[in-house]
Amino acid sequence: MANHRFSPVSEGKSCCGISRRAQICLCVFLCLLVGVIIAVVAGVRLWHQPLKHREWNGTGSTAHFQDIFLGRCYIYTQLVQPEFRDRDCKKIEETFRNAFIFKDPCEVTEEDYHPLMELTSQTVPCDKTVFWSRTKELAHQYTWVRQEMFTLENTLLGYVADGLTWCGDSGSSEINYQSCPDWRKDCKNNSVSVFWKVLSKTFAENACGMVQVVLNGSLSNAFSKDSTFGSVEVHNLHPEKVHTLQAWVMHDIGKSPSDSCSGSSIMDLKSIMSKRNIKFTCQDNYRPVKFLQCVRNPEDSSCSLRM
Ligand SMILES: *[C@@H]1O[C@H](CO)[C@@H](O)[C@H](O)[C@H]1NC(C)=O
Ligand SMILES: *[C@@H]1O[C@H](CO)[C@@H](O)[C@H](O)[C@H]1NC(C)=O
Ligand SMILES: CC(=O)N[C@H]1CO[C@H](CO)[C@@H](O)[C@@H]1O
Repeated sequence: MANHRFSPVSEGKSCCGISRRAQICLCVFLCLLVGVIIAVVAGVRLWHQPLKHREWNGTGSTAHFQDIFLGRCYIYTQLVQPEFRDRDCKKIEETFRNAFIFKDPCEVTEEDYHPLMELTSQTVPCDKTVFWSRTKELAHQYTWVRQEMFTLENTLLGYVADGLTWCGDSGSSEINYQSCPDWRKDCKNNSVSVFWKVLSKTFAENACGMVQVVLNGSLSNAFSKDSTFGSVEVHNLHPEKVHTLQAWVMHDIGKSPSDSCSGSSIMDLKSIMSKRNIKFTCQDNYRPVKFLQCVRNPEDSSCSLRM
């Protein structure tokens, strides 16, 4: 029995000539090594897996959001308005991103965008501001021809963000490309709508002289208190700077007009302006804008030269 205990085999002399203690050490070492490798591989895998973002009912951030933002910023500052060529687009993009990343996109506040507004301040010359409400394309065609005039989308930030969607996620530095809050279904104050609200507000506050608005007379209410123009811009014009608001109510060619300068929605606008101490004038189918509509509809009887 005793012999057996101290037999060479149980003493641990293995075939390879290593002691039992060394065998145990080697075994523990190998186990640890395998464990570490597994942990590292799993960690790397997790790191590379896209984070699961919260799901919203709206479409996700525009693909290539950052590239589009940067590209448009360079186009604007180098080509569209070269007097801005010294602006730092990388810094602007970073400041923009910092306004909404790491945040629940339904909890973004106006203050979040203030650093961006300060960084990109831009003055539009007096008499050159053009607002629009449900006439976006036509208003842009007008300022495209009249290059000295500015809609919101002719300013740097408006130009850069036009038509894009973006949102972040609380607890993640990533942009959420899967889904973003829907204005109706999820929340009214989301990363995109708050941005446009702040930007529209700033644009209106900076306006001076005579300002214009292009309104849609093919809708039952050419002026709507719920629009950005009716809920934000109108209330942020400064009467000490803006002496007159001029409205152009445009009718779609080929449709029967639904509203006009004598309609009740324009009367509402007129009364808001009079309370705000800003003169109001209105013109149906303002000719320079009508000409643009006629470029598309040259055969229409309302486009004859005697129009
Ligand atoms: C007026 O609104 C209608 C309906 O949304 C739209 O189809 C039309 O293009 C708008 N007109 C202008 C001049 O933008
Ligand atoms: C959105 O934010 C504004 C403040 O900017 C607040 O007055 C309003 O109640 C908010 N709306 C909703 C639906 O949370
Ligand atoms: C109004 C609406 O469609 N809400 C839906 C938004 O998405 C969540 C899930 O992602 C649904 O549970 C809601 O019904």
